[in-house]
Amino acid sequence: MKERTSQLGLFVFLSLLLKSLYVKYSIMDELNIVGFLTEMAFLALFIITVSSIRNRVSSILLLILNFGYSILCLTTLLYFDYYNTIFTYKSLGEIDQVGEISDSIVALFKLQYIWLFFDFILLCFWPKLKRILPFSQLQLGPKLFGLTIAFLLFFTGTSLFSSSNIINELSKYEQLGIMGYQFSEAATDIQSIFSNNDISAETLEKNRHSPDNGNMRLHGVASDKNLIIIQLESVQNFFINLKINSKEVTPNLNQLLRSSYYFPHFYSQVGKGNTSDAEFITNTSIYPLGGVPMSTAIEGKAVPSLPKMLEENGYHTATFHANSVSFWNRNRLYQSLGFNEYYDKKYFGTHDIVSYGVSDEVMYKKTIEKLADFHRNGKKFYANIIALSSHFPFKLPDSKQPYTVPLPKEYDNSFVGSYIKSVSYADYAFGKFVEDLKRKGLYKDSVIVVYGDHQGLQMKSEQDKQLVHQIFGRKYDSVLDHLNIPLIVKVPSVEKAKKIPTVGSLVDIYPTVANLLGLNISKQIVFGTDLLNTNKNQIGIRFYAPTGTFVNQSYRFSPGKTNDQGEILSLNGRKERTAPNRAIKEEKKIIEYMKLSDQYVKSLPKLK
Ligand code: GP9
Ligand code: MN
Repeated sequence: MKERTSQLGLFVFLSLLLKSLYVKYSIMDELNIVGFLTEMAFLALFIITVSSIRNRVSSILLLILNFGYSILCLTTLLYFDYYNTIFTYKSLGEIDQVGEISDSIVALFKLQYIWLFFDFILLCFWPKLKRILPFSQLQLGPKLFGLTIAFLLFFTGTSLFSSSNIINELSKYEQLGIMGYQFSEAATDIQSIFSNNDISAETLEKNRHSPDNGNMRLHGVASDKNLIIIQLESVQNFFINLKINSKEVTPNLNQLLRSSYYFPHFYSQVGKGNTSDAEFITNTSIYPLGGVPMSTAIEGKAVPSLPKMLEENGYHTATFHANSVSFWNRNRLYQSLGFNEYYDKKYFGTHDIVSYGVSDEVMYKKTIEKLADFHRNGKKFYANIIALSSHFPFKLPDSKQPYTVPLPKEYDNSFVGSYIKSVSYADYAFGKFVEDLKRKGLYKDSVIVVYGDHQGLQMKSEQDKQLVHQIFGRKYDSVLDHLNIPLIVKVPSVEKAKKIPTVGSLVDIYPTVANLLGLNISKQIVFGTDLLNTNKNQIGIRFYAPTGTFVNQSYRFSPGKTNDQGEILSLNGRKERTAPNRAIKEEKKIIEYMKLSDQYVKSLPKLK
């Protein structure tokens, strides 16, 4: 019995090692020898321990381990394809959403991933296979077993310890492998339970990396106006003023731009919670934690927020999204943010579905009915509208095609083409909404803020790569292009278009809007900066880019494999070079700043 399980153990060990190497090579494009040995050590530790059990349970456990690890490999690949970062066990918290996002999973699946399960076919013939496999007598005596386990524990423990301060998630995974990465994440989580979380406004001010200039320019120019914040699904900044075959892709956004402030250097910072993280950041000016959706992280907590601040100033606050409110745990999120009411699938219904809910056209139509009601009742309002139709995998129904920009033949059957069509439709529906706002007399009485929640572009094929090259005319950057979303702020009294070069990100929306509406937020902890009162901003990004990534007025910084390395890419001219020391120092400051934000999240009080 013992020999049999040892042989099976060896088979499982080799097959899992092969899978780990495949995943690592797919993600990192190279293999690093120390990382390879560490990965081997973690696998060996588990497999030798399980193999040593002296009965049938050992074989069953080995098969379960093999299956579980293969699923982990597949999940890691799919997760990386979508999020550009490493999967952690923390994402298991959203497992209940797998059914709803099955379209996205199918779109990410590549046929070659099936081989990760091919060894199970071989295992069906195990009785025959084991006769031809070597090492049928493989046994570890008690001493050798003890020594091996002690050595493996020492080796894996040392690796975990020595990589505990690596900031860049990809480098950490390269050093530790899939399993080691999970242990390292767990250790960080346990550590953070015991850390002190209280932060004061003074500490924040001392660490603030981009204070506003204190001028309070435009303070209160829109006081007493309604606030309409529209979050557009997956809309990147390159759409603005983009023409294909001389046709504008987003004519309605471009039209709004002509009488608005427009921030072309604006970036998304969402973490795991995607759309809902963007909602959270916009309404709180707090950085997302990254690996956990903020709606989960703050569940049951009271968060100082834009809707609460507006309510104190006499506004009625409501949020509108066509999917069910339980998706992303939004019911809890809205409770924590303190919206007076929310409208979800129950209100919008199921007629004319695109993606997870009614089309943007229907959503805007039904939203405006409510806004008109608020207005009729003499209420100043804040409406947070979360559009949805341009959602990955961008399968726009045929019935909506006539409303989209015509594309030349070379876009046929491409991912890029579908993405452009979806955004073009979202723009069409948005245009109708603006017309309705004007018709109902709400346009001139409202500050209108429009931005994209996060990136949407993916290059799935050579055809996609060529199309992207055609659109950009230069190398596409994973931060400066990919995470670049538009921010447009329309203020009723301002008719002249203004393109503002200040760098900004989602955390900056709340302080910027507060200034325009004349709200006093000096007593609130906000991590962003009023973009109309600074011209020197810098923003930290994590999750879709490794922690440590930041953008300032001159360049984008990307962390290297060790904590004192990195590279920068200039905003103008797109020149790449090794990061100077001052950029590394800035990186450390920004990481500390984001940690303050994380501490603040943990210190938030319970909901009453
Ligand atoms: C569904 C929508 C999903 O309600 O929020 O968008 P995502 O978070 O996947 O971008
Ligand atoms: Mn989204």
